[in-house]
Amino acid sequence: MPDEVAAHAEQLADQLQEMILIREFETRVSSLFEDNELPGFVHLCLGQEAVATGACWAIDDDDYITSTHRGHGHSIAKGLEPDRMMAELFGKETGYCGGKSGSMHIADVDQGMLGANGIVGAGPSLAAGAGLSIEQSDEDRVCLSFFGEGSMAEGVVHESMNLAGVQDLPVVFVCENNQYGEMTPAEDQHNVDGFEARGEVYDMPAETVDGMSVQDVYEATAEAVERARDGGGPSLLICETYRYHGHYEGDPTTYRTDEEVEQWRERDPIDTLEASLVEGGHIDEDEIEEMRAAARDRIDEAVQFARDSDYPDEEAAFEGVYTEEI
Ligand SMILES: Cc1ncc(C[n+]2csc(CCOP(=O)(O)OP(=O)(O)O)c2C)c(N)n1
Repeated sequence: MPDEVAAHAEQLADQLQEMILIREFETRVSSLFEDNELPGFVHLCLGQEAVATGACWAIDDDDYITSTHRGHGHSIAKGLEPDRMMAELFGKETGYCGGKSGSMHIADVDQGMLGANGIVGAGPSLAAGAGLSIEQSDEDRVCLSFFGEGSMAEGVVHESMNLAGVQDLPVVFVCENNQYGEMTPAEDQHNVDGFEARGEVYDMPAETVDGMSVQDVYEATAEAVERARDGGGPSLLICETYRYHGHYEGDPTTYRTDEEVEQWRERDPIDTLEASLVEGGHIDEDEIEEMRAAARDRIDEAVQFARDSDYPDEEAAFEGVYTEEI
C-alpha cells in the first residue's frame, strides 16, 4: 500500500484537494439549509466523495456524466464551479440553470454534465442515449453514469444496461452502494448477494470496488473507460460507500445506529488518504491545512456570489420550456 501511495502521490494530493472541496461545499450547504437560506430539498454526498472524484478523474473534459438527486460531488468532480452551483441552489439567475433547477437538476451540457436528476434511475437512460449518440457520431467519448443501489431495482436501469450491452455502447455504469435507498437497507430491497450479477446478465464486466478509496475507484474506472473507448462496450462498477448524513437534510435517521455510522467514518476517504500521504512523507500537516483553507475560501466566495445574485425575472419561467422552432 505505501508503494501504491508513493507511485501516485502527486495525483492523490490533487484528488485529496478536490475531495476536501466537495466536503466543504456539502458541509456549508447543510448549514445553509438548516438556516433556511435554501429553498427545496437537498441530498448530500458527505462520505461518498471518493466515488465522485475517483471516477471523474478517469475521464476527459469532453466526456459525459449523468448524475442523481445526490449530485453536488459529481458536478464538482466534473469541473462545475462552486459559485454557479451555489447560486443554483439559492435559486438565483447566475446559477447553472438560471435558478430553475435547484439542487436536484443541476446540469451544464457544455461541460458534459448531463444533469442531476430527481427521477431515480433516469440517469442511466440518459447515459445510454449519450452512448448511442457517441457511437452514431463516431466520437471518441465515453459517458459515466452515477446511480444509487436503490435505483438498481428500477426497470429503466435494466433497460438502459440492456441497450448499452446489446449495442456495445461506451458507458460506464457507476453504482454507488451507500447501503440505503431512502430509509431501506440495501439487503431488504434486493434479493441478490452483491450486485455484480446485475451486470453479468447483460454480458458486461462487473466489479465491486472500495468506494472509500479514491485510488481504487480511479483505477477501476480508468480500466472500464479504456475498454469503452476501445470498443469493448459498457461495464458496471459497484462502489461500496456510505452517506454520513440522512437521505435528505432533516432526515432523523432512526433506521440506523450511531455505531454503524462511526464504523464507516473510521474509513473516511479523506482522513485515510491524508494519513497515508503524511505517513509516506508526501505531504505535511501545514499543506493539508492550506488545502482546507483554500476550500473554505472558495466556498465563502461561492456563498457570497449566490447571496449577491438576483432572482430570475418572472418571464424566465417560460424560457427553455420548448425547443426552438427548427
Ligand atoms: C422514479 C422515482 N421513484 C421514487 C422516487 C423517490 N426516491 C427518491 S430518492 C429514493 C431512493 C434512491 O436510492 P438510491 O438510488 O440508492 O440513491 P441514494 O439516495 O442512496 O443516493 C427514492 C425511492 C423518485 N424520486 N423517483
